Amino acid sequence: MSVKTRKMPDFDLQKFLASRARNVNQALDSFLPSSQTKPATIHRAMRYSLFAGGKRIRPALCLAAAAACGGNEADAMPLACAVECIHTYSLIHDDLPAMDNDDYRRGKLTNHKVFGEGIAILAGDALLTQAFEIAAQCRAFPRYPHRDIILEIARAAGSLQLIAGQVADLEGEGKRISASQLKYIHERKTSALLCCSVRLGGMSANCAPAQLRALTDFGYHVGLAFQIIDDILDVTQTSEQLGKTAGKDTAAQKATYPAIVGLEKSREIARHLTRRAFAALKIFKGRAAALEALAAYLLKRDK
Ligand code: GRG
Repeated sequence: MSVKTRKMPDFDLQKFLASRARNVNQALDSFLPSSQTKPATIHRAMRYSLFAGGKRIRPALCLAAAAACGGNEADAMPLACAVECIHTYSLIHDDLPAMDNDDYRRGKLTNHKVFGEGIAILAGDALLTQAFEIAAQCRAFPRYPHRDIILEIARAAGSLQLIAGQVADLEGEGKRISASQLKYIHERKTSALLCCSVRLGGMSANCAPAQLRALTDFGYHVGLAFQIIDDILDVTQTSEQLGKTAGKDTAAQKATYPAIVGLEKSREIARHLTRRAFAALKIFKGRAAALEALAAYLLKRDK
């Protein structure tokens, strides 16, 4: 069945996203030092980007994966917060002049524009470290001890995944790269953290190995589709709509799916990847309505 004609279960995704974003914001607020805690500048800078209005997709995926595995969202919450801290750190660093050099993110001035480059680098570093501090506070899951949880996050954020993607992205600027090199970048720069988010949700629910494999398959495909849609939005939406500078990829001569295969083929690939993600959810026998709705939304999103 095509993604367009697929009948979605009766699931109120907007309500789910809004309520989970509220819960995640509350939890993040309680995990982070207050903005008055000395040295106040760094805590203000961390909070500035963390609470700048991100969509909280990765935490939502983490919590939805926990629910699909019959778990309790409260057990997944520290892990949902940890991935959001890592995601926000990566955006702060990505926006720096030495990287993508952007002035706007999440509809606001970027961290370095407000706090200066030095503090922005440190705010990113502190959020990365904060992620591990938060994750280490999760309760012990019988099948997945703290060691597994920390390894999971470290691997997704490390030099073989998130950082590797960013390195290849930087080195690919202005060069002709192939579709398979572009897939390498997307797998690491974007898919790795989305995949890690759903895997952590499953682990917090003490999921069975087959469920973890299904979540990995789901997260991988949703992650690739997510980045293709991001590339499409970069050329089809305005900066106001995106909350960040539109058209940056073309200006920086970045390789993207629309640049390599065109817009329509890119949309087709994103739909195909989303179908693969849906297929991975079969094992959950109807208990993955939130994950399914999230994958459908990520394909159709306009910001
Ligand atoms: C270590 C110096 C140093 C830098 C690391 C790894 C890295 C910098 C950057 C990669 C981050 C990046 C821009 C990945 C692309 C993923 C992506 C499309 C992010 C946007 O995600 P959304 O749409 O954003 O979920 P919001 O703002 O809603 O959270």
